[in-house]
Amino acid sequence: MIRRIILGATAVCLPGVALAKPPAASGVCATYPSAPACMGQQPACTLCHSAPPQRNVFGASLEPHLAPGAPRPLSDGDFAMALPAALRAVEWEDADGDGVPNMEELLRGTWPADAASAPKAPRDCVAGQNPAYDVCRYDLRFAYRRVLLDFCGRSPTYAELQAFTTRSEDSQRELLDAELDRCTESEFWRGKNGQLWKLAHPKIRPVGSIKSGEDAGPIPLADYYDDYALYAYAQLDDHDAREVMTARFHVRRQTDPTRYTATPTLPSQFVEEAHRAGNLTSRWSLVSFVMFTALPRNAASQSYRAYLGLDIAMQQGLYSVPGEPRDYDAKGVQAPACAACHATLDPLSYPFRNYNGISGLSSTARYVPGRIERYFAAEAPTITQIPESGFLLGQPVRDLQEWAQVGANSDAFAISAVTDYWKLLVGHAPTAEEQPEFVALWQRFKGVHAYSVQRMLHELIRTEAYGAP
Ligand SMILES: [Ca+2]
Ligand SMILES: [Ca+2]
Repeated sequence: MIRRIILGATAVCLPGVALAKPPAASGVCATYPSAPACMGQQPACTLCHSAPPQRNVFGASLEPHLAPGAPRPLSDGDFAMALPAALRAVEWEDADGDGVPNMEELLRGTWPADAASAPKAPRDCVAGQNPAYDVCRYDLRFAYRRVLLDFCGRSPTYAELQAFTTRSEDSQRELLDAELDRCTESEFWRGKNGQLWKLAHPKIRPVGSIKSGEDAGPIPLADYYDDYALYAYAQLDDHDAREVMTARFHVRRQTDPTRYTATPTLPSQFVEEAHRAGNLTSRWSLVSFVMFTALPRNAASQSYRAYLGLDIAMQQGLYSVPGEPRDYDAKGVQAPACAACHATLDPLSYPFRNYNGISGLSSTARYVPGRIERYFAAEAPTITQIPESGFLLGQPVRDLQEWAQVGANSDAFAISAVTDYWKLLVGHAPTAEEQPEFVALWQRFKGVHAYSVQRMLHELIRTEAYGAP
């Protein structure tokens, strides 16, 4: 019974690779391959469910069309076979009553079960309506203003704008690129508490009261400025952005002007090189996310959210592993309401098993072979059986280094990294209308840009989304 509930609850979320069970998400994507939700990702459970197994209005409208008359629950195979026809059967219906048919919502990247989410009408504009800017399409003068504001933190002066206007179009484009390069050298962009640091805040989640080093708090446990330094280093100077997850080095920050340089060791960091995985294994991450826990689920879910943009609590990125959760630490995660997430979360957490937080002073923030055996053996009968291997995005991983590699090479990483900049610079997450430009951008970030944020930014400032007023 529990197994059936688990399968039912996660049916919409399971990808093909890891499972014997045919995936509902891939059924959606086979039917609508150009849907934005399928571009390098899988539709979230919330496409069809409010909280699994409860269906939302769109999921409910599909249910009667799924192999009508067949006994329930449907087998995995029957479900997969029936899904495309059921999707087709309701594609002209309007489940959420927002006036837009389900199919159009899927293809334009809005939610068919949420009336507040609907495609916007094409921009209504008439050339020449606004004398200051070209409102209908990319406007170089507008983009120039924006680049100076976003990357240098100031508006162009009147004289600068006048001078800009007298240049040829080609020369205006050249100046945009030159200003982008100049401004990303600025303290506003790369310095302490600058734009890059702001992007890092939700990843690092600083807590001043337990900060050590510069600006130390009353209970100094770890210096998260090291984490900001590695993050910023990975974003700058054509470095590989994936190093925020995979670096085996640390980064030293020099000030006035701010410079970040790689270094093999730092006195504030304890994990030895062979066991490092960028900011995942920083002293701060281990102290604040692992803390006293045996199985560091919080460290795993925080890393998943911060660097792959997948929030398990929001039912994102669920790749249930068969036979999981095993509940080694006897936390009751096999209960139906928990198992739907923990079949992903627990195997995601196993590779953190030897990374110690603050259990045992002498091994604070270190990699400790046999850590569970040493500190937590009495917590549950099978707790020492927690393996160091686990699963990420449906793929088996040997240890945290492989976890970080698989994660950093995934589409999810590129999408998440480019989304950060899109939100910062365009001002919001990519809308349905912006999807084609956005998808092209993250795919090029993975490909021709070779994970250089600098190269990606030069293209981002050329998008309509950025440069059309
Ligand atoms: Ca609708
Ligand atoms: Ca809608």
